[in-house]
Amino acid sequence: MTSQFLTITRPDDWHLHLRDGDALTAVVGDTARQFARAIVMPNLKPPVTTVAMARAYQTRIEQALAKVGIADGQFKPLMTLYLTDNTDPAEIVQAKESGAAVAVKLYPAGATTNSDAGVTDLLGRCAKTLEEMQRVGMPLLVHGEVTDPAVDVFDREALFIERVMIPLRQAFPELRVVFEHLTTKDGVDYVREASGPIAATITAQHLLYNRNAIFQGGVRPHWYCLPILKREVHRQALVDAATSDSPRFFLGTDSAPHARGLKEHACGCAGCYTALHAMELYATAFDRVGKIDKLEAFASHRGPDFYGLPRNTDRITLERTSFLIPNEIPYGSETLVPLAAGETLSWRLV
Ligand code: OTD
Ligand code: ZN
Ligand code: ZN
Repeated sequence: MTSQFLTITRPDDWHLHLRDGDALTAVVGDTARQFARAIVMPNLKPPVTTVAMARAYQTRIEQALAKVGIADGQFKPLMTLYLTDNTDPAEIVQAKESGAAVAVKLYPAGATTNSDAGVTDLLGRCAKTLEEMQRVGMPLLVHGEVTDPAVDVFDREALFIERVMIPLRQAFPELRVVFEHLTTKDGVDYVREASGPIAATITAQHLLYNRNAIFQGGVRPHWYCLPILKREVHRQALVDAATSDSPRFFLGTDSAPHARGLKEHACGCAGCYTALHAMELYATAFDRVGKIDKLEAFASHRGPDFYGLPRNTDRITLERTSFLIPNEIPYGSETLVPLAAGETLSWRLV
């Protein structure tokens, strides 16, 4: 008989959207119940572009944690800076020395939600800043999609590798790079084989679903995120990577809440809300291929190893039992629909 319980080192989420204000208060507890730390994305309006803004945002997160009864020090937000064409290299040094931000996020302008202030020409406009990041060991977290409207939405990640990632890493071979929310076999092959300090995060939705999920019986807006779900062959490559022994692939939920009304809309927002049941979703994906024993390395070891941070010392337990995902949860004055609402998962956090 297969084991009913899985106890692992407490995991971290290396890619998370926490929002701000009432939305932040509504969602932060879901992450803090499971994870010890999370890399908090800076795509607020306006984006978090300076150390001062990162500090202020961190304070608001800590206040929200207190408000929802998370004990002091139980959860640590790891802050990031939003790279723009005008990021001052001095800001990088200050972030590194103070620890106020642990990474810098690259959004190609217009690639995803709240990315209008993103970079227009990475090597042209940001060379000095990238050089400083390489020098001080500040990781660059990359939304790896080209934004050229002529490029098919399903090809944007593969083309980004050729047009941006390879030239970037040739110019800055020692720069620590995380290819965020990897979605294609092309991305997996690149990250697995590239030389130098590179890793990738993988979401639960990209491990569990292919693009058919967006169109099953009608348009399903809660399965719409960016980068968009891809073909089955890509999903399989991601599952192989996540459950492999490569140190380069680790957990990043990319949980990205939007109020129900903005998802179920004529121009619905991109993003899946997975923070509520993140570890249950990942456990289900790993278990489906008989690799539940690989979950701990993916969720709890490889991320801190890449970031040069200590692994967590406490543990969590998952139980093999059915878990019904709620249809919706409160989100300030609105509601939020978790991914796969109303479906049943085969694992539950104890
Ligand atoms: N993708 N939605 C969001 C961000 C991510 O690209 C991402 O990291 C969001 O709503 O912030 C999404 O679909
Ligand atoms: Zn992104
Ligand atoms: Zn994201």
